[in-house]
Amino acid sequence: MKKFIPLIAIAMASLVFLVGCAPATPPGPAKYAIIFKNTGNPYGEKEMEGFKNAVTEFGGEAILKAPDAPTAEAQIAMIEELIAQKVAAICIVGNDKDALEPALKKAMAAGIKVLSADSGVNAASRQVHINQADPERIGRVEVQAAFDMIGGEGEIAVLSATSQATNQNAWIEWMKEELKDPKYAKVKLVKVAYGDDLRDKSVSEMEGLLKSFPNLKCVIAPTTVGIAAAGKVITDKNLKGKVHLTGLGLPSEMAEYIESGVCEWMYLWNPLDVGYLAGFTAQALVTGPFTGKVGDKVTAGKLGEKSVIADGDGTQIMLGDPFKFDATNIADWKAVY
Ligand code: RAM
Repeated sequence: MKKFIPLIAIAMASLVFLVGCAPATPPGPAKYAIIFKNTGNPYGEKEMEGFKNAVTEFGGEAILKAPDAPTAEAQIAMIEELIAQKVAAICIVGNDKDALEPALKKAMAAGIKVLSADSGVNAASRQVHINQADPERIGRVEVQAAFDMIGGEGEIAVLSATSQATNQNAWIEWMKEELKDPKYAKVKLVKVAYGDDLRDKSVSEMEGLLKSFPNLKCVIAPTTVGIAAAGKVITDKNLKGKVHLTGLGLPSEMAEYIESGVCEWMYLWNPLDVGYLAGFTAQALVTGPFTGKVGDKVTAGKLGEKSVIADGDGTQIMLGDPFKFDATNIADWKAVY
């Protein structure tokens, strides 16, 4: 009997040790959350769907969230909820570059893996960013499109999302860089307007641009919500051919305007793939040894292997190149996303 006592003691001590060290994760499959900018955006729904597809594929539980309004405050409240829920990872599509930092740092301190996708947050607020395409290419290509549409001369305006949106702001900076080329001497950027990725506000901002700048020749809308709203306004006001339109659009929302010629061409990437890549990257962060440092690789299901590269002070994974949609291919894509 005597020799069993130490064994029991060891077993009990091990149990105490194991319980003490057990990660504070709830039972069941690990929870992977994505927070998009706001509700009511079909692009965002596709991005979240892609994220969910990845999480379902590797056997996790997906949590899809988006606030009603595209604000940092609303996203902070959601991050707090997810910390309390002890999720394994949070993927944030940021409404602000810096404002989410304390909340996201709190999540990381609680052992939650944090990444951003689509609209990034600053490098201190996340471990890696999933970038849809090179911001420089996106910005420059849209200005080049406007230039070609207006014959190299005239007033142009930008109809963006919110004034704080990291992704749109980065693209607009590159648009301004492109406009410094002497070839644009006769092109004037008259205004950057903000429709906040809300349909009605984007419509009224577009109407405001037309009113304030009667000689406006082209609107660049680097947001799927903005470009669809602008397409509607140009159509309703019978301005096709007088005011051109390009930017970043969702084929399913823009097909009618591309087919009618209101928007001759536009660009985008596959939002399903952005979310899907983010899902697999979140899993890699959770299971390790991937930490999101330069050179790390993630095997992202059907997308194959993707590598982490530098991104200023932080790191990123690049999905690919922006894709051009026009009358020749829009029919193939409008049912996909
Ligand atoms: C809107 C959102 C999103 C952006 C696209 C192009 O749907 O602002 O973040 O990537 O447009």
